[in-house]
Amino acid sequence: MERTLIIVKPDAVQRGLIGEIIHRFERRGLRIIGMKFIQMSRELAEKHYGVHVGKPFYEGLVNYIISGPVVVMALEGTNAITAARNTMGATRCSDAAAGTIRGDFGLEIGRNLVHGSDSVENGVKEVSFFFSEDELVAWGRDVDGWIFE
Ligand code: IDP
Ligand code: MG
Repeated sequence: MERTLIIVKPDAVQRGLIGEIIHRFERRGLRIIGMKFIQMSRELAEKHYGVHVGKPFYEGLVNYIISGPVVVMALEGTNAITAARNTMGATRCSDAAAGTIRGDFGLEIGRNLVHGSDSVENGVKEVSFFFSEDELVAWGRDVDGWIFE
């Protein structure tokens, strides 16, 4: 089982796309183990995006992610990292395939609606930035055997 941190970014929240975005991950078969609606602090945003410090878009990125409330979700599943990123689509929305979240709802890289962890290691790390262990729910679904082989 892999874990990924998904963020429904401020543009998606403002545009009323929370349900649409959660629906896509839910239908994919990923199991929700944590979810909350928060206003991210600058401190948490800088920690989350620490890998991008020094890049030209860093300041804008931090300001964007704290510009309004977000939904953060911890999802679990087999191949969760790759599956979630394929459901999101390419970072640059204009290059994202139709049928993906970014390809269906976005035009620009700096308003790309959704975050998803990019590796198994970062999935574990990012989930721990946003959720304490007691905020994560260990549970099984009756359908798990039809989704996880
Ligand atoms: P990812 O979100 O697809 O993993 P990353 O390369 O990790 O993409 O970049 C993190 C976020 O930084 C992107 O989702 C996007 O919001 C923003 N970003 C990346 N590159 C640019 C850029 O060139 N201009 C503006 N924003 C960017
Ligand atoms: Mg990334």
